[in-house]
Amino acid sequence: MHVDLDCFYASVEVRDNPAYKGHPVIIGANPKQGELRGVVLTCSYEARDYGLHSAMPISKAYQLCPHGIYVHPRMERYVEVSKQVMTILKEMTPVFQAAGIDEAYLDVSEQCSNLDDGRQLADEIREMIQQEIGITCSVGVAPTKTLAKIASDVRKPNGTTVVGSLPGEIQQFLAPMIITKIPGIGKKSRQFFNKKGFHTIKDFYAHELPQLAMTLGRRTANWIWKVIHGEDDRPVNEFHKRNSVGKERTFHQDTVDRATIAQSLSNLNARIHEKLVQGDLYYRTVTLKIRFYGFETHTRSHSFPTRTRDSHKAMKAILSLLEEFARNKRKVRLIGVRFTNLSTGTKGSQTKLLRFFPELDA
Ligand code: TTP
Ligand code: MG
Repeated sequence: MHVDLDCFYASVEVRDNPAYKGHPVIIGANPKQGELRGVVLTCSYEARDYGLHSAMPISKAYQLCPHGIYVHPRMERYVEVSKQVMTILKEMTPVFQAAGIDEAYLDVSEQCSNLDDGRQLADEIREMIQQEIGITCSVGVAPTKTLAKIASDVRKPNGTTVVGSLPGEIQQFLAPMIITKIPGIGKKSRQFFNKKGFHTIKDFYAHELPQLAMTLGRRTANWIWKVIHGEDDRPVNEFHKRNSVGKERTFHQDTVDRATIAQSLSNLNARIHEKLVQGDLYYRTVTLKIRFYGFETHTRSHSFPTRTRDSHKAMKAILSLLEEFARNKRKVRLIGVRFTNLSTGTKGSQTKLLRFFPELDA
């Protein structure tokens, strides 16, 4: 997943100043105070209807939209809100990578087994950020980071876009787009590609890799080829070393029924233990995650004195962690179980971890 906040600086200003809502809001210099130099940092979607966009000279913006609300940037505030958003996103998955002040990648393959799950989680994330922070974001769900980033831009503002992983689906999604939609092809390199006859991504699909390499050079051709065929395999958070195994589930309907919750935890526990046995992994710590109606999320951990892989022992620990929430009568929306402080049975250590969970490691 790629999550990108909508017109970020402007959204923060609108949230902090409700009177701005529904108006064109422009972040940058204030031409109404005679400041005619500088550029638009960003602007609200209402301002975009007048043709305004990031990097436009403020003088031109003022001509197009003289009645707009012009606001000086407050960077510290944006950094603060960005941190709050990232804290929420990090809770969704341990494989997380902030990619700038208003965007992040999340590897959610552990919690989502298919695209429907992915869409549901993406919609939940949008709702959660809107409720907790008061601004909107857009989410792309796709088989690679680059495709997810392209996808998050398609239904802005406040939209989810899902791209399937079959070659035909990727091609259908990308082919009509102009080439600058590929992150890395900007205004300057666009001219280079245009001269060689590439305007839309469809033009790239018209060539086999060797042909592309002859026209564009081997490195550029390889890169473009990987992007358009969904083969860009950069992991989310290159520096993440996997040291946990977990699963989560969201209830179709929020529930207070302890038996349902316990049964669900038991299923998760059993499924994770299958994985642990397959990978010959032991753990020392088990963590229960629980989210109540309204996104209030808690985690509780228990560490064993020595490493173990005993699912009964784990289940007992999970249930006693669950007990700590017995007095909370709110409906439960999501539960998760995670094992950390992993080690392998044989002396092989990290190499084995990588072999069993290659999809998540750098
Ligand atoms: P973006 O995510 O590129 O833009 P955005 O969030 O304003 O709008 P969108 O809904 O299209 O995502 O950039 C994030 C923030 O970075 C943006 O709010 C302001 C800042 N920024 C600049 O200061 N100068 C720029 O040229 C751009 C593009 C962004
Ligand atoms: Mg943005």
